[in-house]
Amino acid sequence: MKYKHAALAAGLLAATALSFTGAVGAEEKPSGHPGTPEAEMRYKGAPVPIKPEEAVTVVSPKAPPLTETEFTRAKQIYFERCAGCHGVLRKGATGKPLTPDITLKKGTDYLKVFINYGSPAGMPNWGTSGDLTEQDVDVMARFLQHEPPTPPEFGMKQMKETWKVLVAPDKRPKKKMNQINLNNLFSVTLRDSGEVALIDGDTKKIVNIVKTGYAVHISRVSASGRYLYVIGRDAKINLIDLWMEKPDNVAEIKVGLEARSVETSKFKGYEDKYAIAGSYWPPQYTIMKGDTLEPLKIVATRGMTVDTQEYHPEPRVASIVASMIKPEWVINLKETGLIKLVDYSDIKNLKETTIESAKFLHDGGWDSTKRYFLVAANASNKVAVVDTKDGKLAALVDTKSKPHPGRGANFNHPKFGPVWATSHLGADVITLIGTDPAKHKDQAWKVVAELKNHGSGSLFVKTHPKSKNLWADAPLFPEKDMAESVTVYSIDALDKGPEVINVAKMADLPETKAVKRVVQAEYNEKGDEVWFSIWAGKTDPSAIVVIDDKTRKMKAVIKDPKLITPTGKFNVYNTQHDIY
Ligand code: DHE
Repeated sequence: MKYKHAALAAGLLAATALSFTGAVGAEEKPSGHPGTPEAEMRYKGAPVPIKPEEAVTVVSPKAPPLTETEFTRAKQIYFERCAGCHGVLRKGATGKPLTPDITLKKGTDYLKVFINYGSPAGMPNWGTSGDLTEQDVDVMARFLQHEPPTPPEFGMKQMKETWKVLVAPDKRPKKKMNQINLNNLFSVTLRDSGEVALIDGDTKKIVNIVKTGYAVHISRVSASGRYLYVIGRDAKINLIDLWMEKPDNVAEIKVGLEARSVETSKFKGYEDKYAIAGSYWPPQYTIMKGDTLEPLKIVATRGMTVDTQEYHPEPRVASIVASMIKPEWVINLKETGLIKLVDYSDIKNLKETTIESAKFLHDGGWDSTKRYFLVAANASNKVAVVDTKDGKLAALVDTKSKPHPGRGANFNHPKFGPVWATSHLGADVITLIGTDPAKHKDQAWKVVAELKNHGSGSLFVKTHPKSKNLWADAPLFPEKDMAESVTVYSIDALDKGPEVINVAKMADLPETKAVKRVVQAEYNEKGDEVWFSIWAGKTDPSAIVVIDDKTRKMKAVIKDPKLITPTGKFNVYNTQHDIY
């Protein structure tokens, strides 16, 4: 392995951070913000799909003036480049708050320097990097001293206007009309084309490419396995009926202006009955009819933060999971650090249990018993554990910098019993947390081991109950060879150390300037193949590499000009049953 040391890696981050516009780009250039790799900044600060004209401008008398054209330009820059970290309302998220009570005191000259040169805390050097012109920097410095423009709310009326049932439930097939082994179908996010590719896991052939929302994000599967829900960053949800001869859209809706999460009702008796989506803007979640996406109820998430108990106007809804032991969803609110257990057995008299955890909740998954949900509070360097049976916080576990599990990975540790794993954005380790308070009490909710990952900048870990391997990626590591590689451990011989495999090379794609970031392991239904995406630039050829899990050798490479920026992959059976 090339980098044995976190310190070495950190030095490297400072020296050779990457720059990419939009999704992933290519050229290496010096980082203007030592300590935070630029790839990670771009990852966190992806454009917010709110149009400048949608946000109402508020002119503050004490702030330096801007013309109408300058305001429009500033709003556009802000939503494209700043809102991902500082929040739409500039109240602060992973980036610092930028409200006029703070910015007016700093003044135009100070703000210009800050925007120009960035900061070691992670603010990009927008000016000196050439991303913003001198004029743009000046406009932004003045703009930030005015009240933040507010995008519109998005209530029932707006949702209904976007809601379309393309094929009514009574016009849909009464039984499966195709020959596809649906359990082994994969829904693959084609991030930059706003589509998903449905790929037959047995034949490795594309079954259909379905148009979805902008910068499409994740797919989830209904309890029966029939319906696939896909959400775009523009908060558009597509409902795909997998029973059709050629699986395709049967309904769509927009639940806001920006969103990341969608889930379905999985408890016995409620299979396929409801869908739920969480929005970043407006901060709310929406409960819909499972088979039509008809919006039924919208619940705002605005409220007080867990630590200082201050009002936050924009707590974004991060991950949502459905319990299998109760008619309940676990909903994670990023900026307030609150976890809501929402009982959907009576949505007219909705019961919410509010659990205090830690700020910046993001992604997470179940333990192997599916009683405990583990969620990363990433910028707080913690993992929160919710006991969904008792409806309580079981623990807050301290971890290394910025845990990022995806849904995590569950396996039986030879020494410590059942553990759940997460890798990290900010550290080159894979953290193992004990998850069995009944038989391994001393280890439960403790970090029992930290395995070396080949880099920081990791987003996802994965294993499968039938596999003996634990895989971790590092797509945001600022060194090409590492971003294109994965780490794999033998679960039964963790002490032996990992194998580091360059997966991008297996794809045998033409050399381009773009780094071929290897992202997100996903198993097939049987658990004997693991699939990785090659995430390069929008115009670069791409692929999905299928590895034989036992031999760790390349088994197939799926290439097609239509596979544009593949990222997340969701195997129907594993997603339906929360197997990871
Ligand atoms: Fe994701 C899951 C938010 C950027 C690929 N991402 C999630 C979840 C959230 C989230 C809240 C959990 C959903 C759930 O379980 O209900 N993601 C965000 C962001 O806010 C962020 C940081 C920046 C942004 O502006 O969107 C972001 N995410 C990315 C990417 O750039 C990734 C790597 C590539 C892409 O396709 O956009 C990406 N996110 C994913 C994937 C999952 C995900 C593949 C699901 C993992 C899983 O195994 O379930």
